[in-house]
Amino acid sequence: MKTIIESENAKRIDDLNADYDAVCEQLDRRGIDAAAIKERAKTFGVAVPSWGTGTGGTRFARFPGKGEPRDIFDKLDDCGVIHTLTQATPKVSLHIPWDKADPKAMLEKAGEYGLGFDAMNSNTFQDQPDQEHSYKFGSLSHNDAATRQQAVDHNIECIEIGQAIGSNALTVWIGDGSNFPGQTHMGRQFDRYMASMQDIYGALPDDWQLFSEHKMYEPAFYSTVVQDWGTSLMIAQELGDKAKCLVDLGHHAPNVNIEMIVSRLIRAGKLGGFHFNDSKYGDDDLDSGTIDPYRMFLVWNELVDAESPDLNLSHMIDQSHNVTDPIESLMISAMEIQRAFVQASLVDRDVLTGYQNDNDALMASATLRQAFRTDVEPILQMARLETGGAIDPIMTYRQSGYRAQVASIRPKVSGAGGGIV
Ligand SMILES: [Mn+2]
Repeated sequence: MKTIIESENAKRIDDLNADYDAVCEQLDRRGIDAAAIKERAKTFGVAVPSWGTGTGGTRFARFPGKGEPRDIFDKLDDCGVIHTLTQATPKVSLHIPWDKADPKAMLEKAGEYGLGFDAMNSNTFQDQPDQEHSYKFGSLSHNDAATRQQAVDHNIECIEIGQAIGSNALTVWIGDGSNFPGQTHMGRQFDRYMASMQDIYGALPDDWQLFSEHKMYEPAFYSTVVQDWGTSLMIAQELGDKAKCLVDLGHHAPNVNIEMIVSRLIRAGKLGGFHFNDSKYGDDDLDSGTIDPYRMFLVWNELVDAESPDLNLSHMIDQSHNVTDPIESLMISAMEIQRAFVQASLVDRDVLTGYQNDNDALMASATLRQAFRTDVEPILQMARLETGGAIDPIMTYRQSGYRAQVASIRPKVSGAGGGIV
């Protein structure tokens, strides 16, 4: 891959130098040091979900692509390609039991690409072939104590696997809820959930964090146990300091002001991280920045505004790739997320505060849009070039023939863990 990167970069270096000089000059006139922004771009990192490297699907069908990863080691190879080309995805987030394997072997494989492990994800929203109790009617909030215990034990196992590979957070998302009014007692169901979460929290190492991820609906279509950020905040506050809320862009009703939720959770000291994707109708899990890039910019505007050494957030791409090569979708998404981060870094916060204090709504809004409209592509490309990545990751990847290579050695699979999320 290194040779291909070098030869592909050589084709583009002259254009990049010209474009980079132009953006430096433009930003200089605005009093912004482009080189400093480029160095900031290099600090960016978003985690890749291991399951995102497989083709996703809907409840209607899944159409697998060529060279689908067969196990976590194939997934780590794909994640290695994504990070090598983009230099923007230094960590991988695992899903257990889909990615269960020897921790030492996983560390070795990740080490080949300089990858680390981000938050662990438990799975109590589907039944595994060998499990005793079914999650059909819930997991951590189930009526039956033995089923709840099984779900608690699974989460604790996720923590143990995570400890062995250097992760330091557990994300808990459950599908528990109800499909019909009256099906469950919503209060008692939540009490059972909290008791289970307290057991998991009790098993959390001191330097770990526990993230609760809310989602408005699906698979439960009438009521959901952790349906919104208010419930998630209650959970994090009741559990303790190591518990935080995780916000997934797609897990809200259309038109909800997600950047304001981010701001509120930051103020409460309870934001744990963000899951990036894009959506038009619901939890569509589309590629980040493809539908509403301004919304993602506004989320980053809050995240950059709140930056401090104490705010250590865990960011992950959380998408489902149905009609594209997942590696290409993950690469372009990582770059779009990085773009919004860099654009949000261009906002002059003192100037913005001045307009806000003067009630100058027009200029306050224009200040944000000026940053959003700035074409930072040459800055992102130069940051990649200087860190050993590709100026154009997509075209370099296509030129490398990686997909055809892995397709020849990975037999077609249709099994679980391919990426229906
Ligand atoms: Mn998510």
